[in-house]
Amino acid sequence: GTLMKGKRGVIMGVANKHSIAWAIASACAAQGAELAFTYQGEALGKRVRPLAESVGSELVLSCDVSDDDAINSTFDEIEKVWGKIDFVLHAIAFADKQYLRGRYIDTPRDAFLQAMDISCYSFVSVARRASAMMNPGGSFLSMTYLGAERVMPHYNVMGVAKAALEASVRYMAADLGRDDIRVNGISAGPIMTLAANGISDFRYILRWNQLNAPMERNVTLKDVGGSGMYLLSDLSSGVTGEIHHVDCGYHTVG
Ligand code: 0WD
Repeated sequence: GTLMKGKRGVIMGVANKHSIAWAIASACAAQGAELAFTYQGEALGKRVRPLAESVGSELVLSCDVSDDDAINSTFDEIEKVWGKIDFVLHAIAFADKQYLRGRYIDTPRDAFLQAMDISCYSFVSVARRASAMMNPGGSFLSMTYLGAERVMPHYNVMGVAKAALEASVRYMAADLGRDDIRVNGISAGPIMTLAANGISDFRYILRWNQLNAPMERNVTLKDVGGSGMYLLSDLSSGVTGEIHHVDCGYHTVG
């Protein structure tokens, strides 16, 4: 396909080939987009580099999004090479595994702030820096989960961080709309990834969703890849401030 030909985008949050970020990146590359990748730490860099090369990407940069200086210097480097960009995917979240179980009320302040910092504020910081080098028609996308809207077992502090992320999507859509830049989120159904492994009973959640979703199955990386490509491309040119559920309909039941 050629739906994203001539577009340049930054993909943040690939950990390995099972990452949601990789699924969306592949879908964009298949439509002709040119991609840059950022990763956290050299251990992940070793996994990301071959994936990036497989879609012809030469811009592969380390960026810990808990650090504004790292965010700014990463986008400075991309600006030096590309000048302008057209889209950014933020597929990053973190909470101490220890608090993705038990009672939410027991979350200590530092774990709460870290989850908020990496899972919500980093998108704000990225969008501020990246929007300054974004072409009109540009698009930002982040990833969220139903635990933002409803109590889901064990999601706890991450649910609260995702609620803040979803509100941020709406406020940033309002901020950037006049520049013809859109901001959206995908609320994905459960997928077994590295990050999902940290949530206790995740296999049970997968099974529950499969049994109860209208489509009687779980979403695949391909499902999320296609919807992500749509929101990052001009196909969704009139869509902003939206949280789009890609969950085989699970959010409509129960
Ligand atoms: O079921 C799922 N897997 C769902 C995931 C359902 C709905 C939403 N999501 C969200 C996640 O909350 C996250 O926002 O999708 C996004 C991507 O998550 P993923 O694809 O499930 O997980 P993974 O492949 O692990 O990628 C997330 C990556 C991190 O991997 P690990 O597992 O090492 O934490 O986020 C990155 C890191 O690569 N990351 C960071 N990147 C830069 N700076 C940082 C950081 N400080 N912290 C985490």
